[in-house]
Amino acid sequence: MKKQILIGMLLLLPMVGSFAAGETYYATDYLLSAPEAGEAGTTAIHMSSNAIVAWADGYTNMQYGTDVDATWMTPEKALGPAEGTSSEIVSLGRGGTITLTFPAGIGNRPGADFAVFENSFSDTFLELAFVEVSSDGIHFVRFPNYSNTPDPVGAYGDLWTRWIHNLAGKYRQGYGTPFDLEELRTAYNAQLAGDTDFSAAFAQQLTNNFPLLDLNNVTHLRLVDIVGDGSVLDSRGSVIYDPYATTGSAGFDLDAVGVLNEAFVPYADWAASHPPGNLQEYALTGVPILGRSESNGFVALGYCANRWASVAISVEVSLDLESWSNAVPESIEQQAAPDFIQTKLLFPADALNRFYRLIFEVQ
Ligand SMILES: [Ca+2]
Ligand SMILES: [Ca+2]
Ligand SMILES: [Ca+2]
Repeated sequence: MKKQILIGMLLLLPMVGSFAAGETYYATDYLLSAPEAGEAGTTAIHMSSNAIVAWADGYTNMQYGTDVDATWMTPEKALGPAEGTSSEIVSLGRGGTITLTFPAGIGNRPGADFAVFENSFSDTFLELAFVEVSSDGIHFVRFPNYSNTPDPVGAYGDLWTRWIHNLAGKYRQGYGTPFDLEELRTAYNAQLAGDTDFSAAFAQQLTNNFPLLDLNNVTHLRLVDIVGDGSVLDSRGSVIYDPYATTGSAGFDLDAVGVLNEAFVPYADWAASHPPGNLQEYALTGVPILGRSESNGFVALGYCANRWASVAISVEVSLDLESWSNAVPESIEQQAAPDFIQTKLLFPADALNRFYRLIFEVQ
């Protein structure tokens, strides 16, 4: 199926700054992660953020660890919006796990894709968990994670947020720890290139399970409580310390999991419940397509796509609206906004006074 859309040019489109380069998480000198909620540079996401579009709404395979009282054994308290309290949680217990499901899955777009909320009452009493994702509920891929806490911290000792990376529970109650699915692809590719500091155990699970993961359709998210007595290791094989030995509500206390990017809806599924001839609406969800002249002499063409994984978009150019040829941009920038992907195509200045059209094609 192919549908062509003619667009105008040289209208104004506010462009947000340059696309942030991805950080590298796989170097042995990765020492300082993001700071506490409220501090400059934090990645904490408040539970009322409008970037959260859905919440976990189901669970499977709840397995309690040790030292959990019955009063904390209500998994339903991990479903729906975060409350940001100490009590509206399920306690996993020491070494426990829970697997969560979502109303429309989780998809990967630039930036964080979901956030995990724990119930810590402070910025330093932090109970941690591994985060793993799956597209079939069977094969799970663990996020690369780092702990630089040097010594055991006791039952109610302090952790420093900046020494914890990609482990859930890094932030105090009401603030979620974000995770970016793209990091799993980066990790896998880095591993193929022999460019990581992963332990053999971490590398093995990545090798086995990543090829079975669809980053655009994550259906299951598993949290695994970390027993902080020195027996559990991060992705490079270093010990992860967290409060040990707590009792009554030992281990990770899950408040909620918020979805920032939902899984993609295939065009066929979407079209089944929409009028025909609407591929542009499917791809762009009504956000206009605009262009402008750049101060650096380039012509910029921008569009905001919400379901870009399902639709290929190419550009053609014409002088007379009759003869069209493929337009190859000099550069392409993509940038994430809370609910869409903004793509900016730059053409040389001699492209001024020409007509452009976007070609939409279902992949
Ligand atoms: Ca992402
Ligand atoms: Ca706990
Ligand atoms: Ca809750």
